Amino acid sequence: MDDLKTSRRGFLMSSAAAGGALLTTGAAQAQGGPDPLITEVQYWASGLGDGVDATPYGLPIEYEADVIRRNVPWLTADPISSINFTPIHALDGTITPQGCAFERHHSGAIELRKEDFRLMINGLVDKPLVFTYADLERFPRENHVYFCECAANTGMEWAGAQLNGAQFTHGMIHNMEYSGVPLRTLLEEAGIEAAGDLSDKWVYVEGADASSNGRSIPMEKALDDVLVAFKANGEALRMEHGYPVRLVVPGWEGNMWVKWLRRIEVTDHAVESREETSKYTDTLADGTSRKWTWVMDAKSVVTSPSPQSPITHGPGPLVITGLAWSGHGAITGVDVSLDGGANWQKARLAKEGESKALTRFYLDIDWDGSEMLLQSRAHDETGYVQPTKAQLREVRGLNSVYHNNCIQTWHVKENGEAENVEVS
Ligand SMILES: Nc1nc2c(c(=O)[nH]1)N[C@H]1C(S)=C(S)[C@@H](COP(=O)(O)O)O[C@H]1N2
Ligand SMILES: [Mo]
Repeated sequence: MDDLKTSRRGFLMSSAAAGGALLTTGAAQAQGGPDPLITEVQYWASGLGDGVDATPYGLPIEYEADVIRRNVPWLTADPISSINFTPIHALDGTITPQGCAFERHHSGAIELRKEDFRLMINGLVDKPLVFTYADLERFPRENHVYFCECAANTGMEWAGAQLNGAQFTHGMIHNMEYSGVPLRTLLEEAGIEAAGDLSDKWVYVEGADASSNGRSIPMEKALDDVLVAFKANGEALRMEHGYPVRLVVPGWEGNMWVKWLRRIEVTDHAVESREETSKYTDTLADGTSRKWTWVMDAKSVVTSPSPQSPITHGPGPLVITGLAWSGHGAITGVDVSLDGGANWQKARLAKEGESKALTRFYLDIDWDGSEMLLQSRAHDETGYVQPTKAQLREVRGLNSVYHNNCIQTWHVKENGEAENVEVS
C-alpha cells in the first residue's frame, strides 16, 4: 500500500462518489433507494425531547448499556471479597468514568458518611492528630491523574491464554483525576521530628471497612507523591472507590490505595500484615516468595480490536488502539505488531505520556483482511521495555499470580473476530 494518508482519503472520496455506501448499510441503499434516515422525518424530530432535570444526575444512554463493569463469578467464592473489571475494550481516551471503574473489596464496599469520617495519624509523630473531613478540606489541595492497577491484573494469564476479552485480562485498572491533600502535608502537621531518621521509617495505613486492608508504605514514598484524595474526576469519590477519602499511591499496586481511610501510623518497621505477606507476594519456581513488589512495571494492551470489540467493517481503514502505562514514570513509546512480534511499528501516542497515568495509543492501518496476531509493547522513561511472556516466566516461573505485565496477543481472524491466544 502506498502512503496511508493518501490512500485513506482516496478511499473515502471514492465511496462518497459511489453513493455514500461507506457509513450506512441500510436495506434501502443496498437496493439503490433513498435512505429514510435522511429523507423521512424521524420521530425524534417530530416531537419534543426530555426537559432539563429529567435526570438530575445523568446516566449513560440506554444504547450504551453494555459498557459496564463485569465480574467473573468463578474467580472468587462470593461478591463481597471479589473483583470486577473496567470495560476498557469499549472506552477511549484515558480517563475512566467512576461508574464503570473496576472495584476490589475484601469485605464489601461500605457506606461511610462524611460526618462519621475520622482520620487518625499516630505512632512516631510529635503530636497524634485526628482529622475530620472538614479539616482535610482546609489544607492546600493538588490535582493529579494516576492509574490504579490491582497487582492481580492479568494474573490469570500466567499459565496460558485464559480469559477472552481485554476487560477480563487487563480491566483491573482505572485512571482518574484525583483532588486531595499530599500525605506529606498531613504528616508534617502531626510532626515527624519524633520519628528521627526517616530513611528506615514506614507508615501503616488502614481503612475503616471490616477488612481494614492494612498496608505498610515506606516513609520515602509517603513523603513523595502519595495523596489523601477526596474527589475523583471532579466529583466525590463513589462509595465503591472509598468515599469519602482514599489513599492514592501513584504507580504502586492497587492494594496499597487504601479506601475509606481511617488511620495512618508512623512506625519503625513494616507491619507484615496479611495483605503484604500471604497476599500480594509472588511465589517463585524455587518456592521462595518475592515481597515488597510495590511498583507496577510498564505494560500495555490493545483494547480494540479485541475479543469483545471485533472488527465489523471488513477490510480497509482500521483504527487499532490501546492503553499503556508504567508505575516508574511516563510512557515514551508503544510498538504494535500485527504478526505476533516478528515485526513492530511505532504507534501514535494521543498525547505525550504522563507520569504514572494511562497513555492512549493508536495505529491507523489499511487492513487487507488477513488474520493478525496483534500485540503491543510499551517503553517507559527508564528505558524499560515490556517483556514477552517467555521472558517473564524465565524470571518468575509459573506459580505467580501478581505483577504479570507481559505482552498480550489477540488473534484477529479474517472475519474480524478476535481471540485471546498465547504467543510467548
Ligand atoms: N479499605 C480497603 N481498601 C482497599 C481495598 C479494600 O478491600 N479495603 N482493596 C484494595 C485493592 S486490592 C485494590 S486493587 C484497590 C481497588 O480500588 P477500587 O475498588 O477503587 O478499584 O483498593 C484497595 N484498597
Ligand atoms: Mo488489588
